[in-house]
Amino acid sequence: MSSKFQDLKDIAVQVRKDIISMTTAAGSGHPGGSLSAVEILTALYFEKMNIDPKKPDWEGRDKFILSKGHAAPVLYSVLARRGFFTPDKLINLRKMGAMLQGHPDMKGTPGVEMSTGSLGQGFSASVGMALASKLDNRKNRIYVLLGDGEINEGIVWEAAMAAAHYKLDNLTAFLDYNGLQIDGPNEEVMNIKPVDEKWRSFGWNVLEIDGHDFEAIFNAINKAEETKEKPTIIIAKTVKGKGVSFMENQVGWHGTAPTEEEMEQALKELGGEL
Ligand SMILES: Cc1ncc(C[n+]2csc(CCOP(=O)(O)OP(=O)(O)O)c2C)c(N)n1
Ligand SMILES: [Mg+2]
Repeated sequence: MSSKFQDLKDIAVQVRKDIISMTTAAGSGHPGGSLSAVEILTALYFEKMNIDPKKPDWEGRDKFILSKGHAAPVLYSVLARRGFFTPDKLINLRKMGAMLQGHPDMKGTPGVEMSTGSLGQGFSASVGMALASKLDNRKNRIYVLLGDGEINEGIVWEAAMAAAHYKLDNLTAFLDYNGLQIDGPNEEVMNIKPVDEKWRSFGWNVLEIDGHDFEAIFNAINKAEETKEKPTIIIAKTVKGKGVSFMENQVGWHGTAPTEEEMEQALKELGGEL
C-alpha cells in the first residue's frame, strides 16, 4: 500500500506498538493519552522540526515540550525511533534506575527538553523558551503539547496571556482535544468549552484540525509559521486510545497498563510487519 505520508503512517504504527509493549512490560503508565498524540509527535519529529539526534543540545534546534508529561511513552518511542537513543531502552520504561522514567526527565534522557508531569508547568516553560529565543534573536521554533484536561490548570492561562503579550509567534501549541481526562469527560470534570473562543480572547491565533490527519497537521503547522505577532494554538480533535479498538474513547485506559493478552490483541489489531 502506498499513499501520501505512507512512511509517516508506518512510523505511527510502530510508535503505537511501542506504546502498547512498553506499558505492558512496565505494568503501569498511560496508554490512552499517548495513543491520541501519535500523529502530532510523528509529524513534528520525523518531518517538521529542525533537530539533530546526534547533537540533542545543539543551540539552533527546534524544541518540543510534552506538557502533558504523563504521555511519556509516545515521546520516548518517537525519540528512540528518530535516533536519540536505541529502541531497546523502551522496554525498561518505569523500571527502577532506568533511563525512561514514568514522566519525562530532561536531565536523564537525551532529547527531553523539559521535565514535565505536573500539569500546566511544561506549557509555562515553553513560553519562557519562546521568549528567550526572541530575546536572543534565534530563529528556532518552540512546539508544545497540552492535554484538554490539563488546561483546567490556572498556570496555563497565565502563560497564555504572557505568550500573547510578548507576541511569541515562534511558539506553536497543540491541544490534544480527546474529550477525556483522568476520570471522566471534560464536560463532567471541568468544562473547557468554548475552548476556541477562550484561546482567541487570550490573543492567540486558533486553528482547528483532525489530529490524526497528517496533511491537516502539516497545513496547520505551516499556517502557524506564517502567522506574525501572535502565538498559535492548533486544537487537534483526537481519539483517546486511538488505534486499539477496546481502548478508544474509554476513560479507563488513561492510566492503566494492558495485560499480556490485551497487548497481544492490540498488537494484532495494529497489524503490519513492523
Ligand atoms: C498539577 C497536576 N494535577 C493533577 C495531575 C494528575 N493527572 C495526571 S493526568 C491528568 C488528566 C489529564 O487529562 P488530559 O490533559 O486531558 O490528558 P490526556 O487525555 O491527553 O491523557 C491528571 C489530572 C497532574 N499530573 N498534575
Ligand atoms: Mg484529554
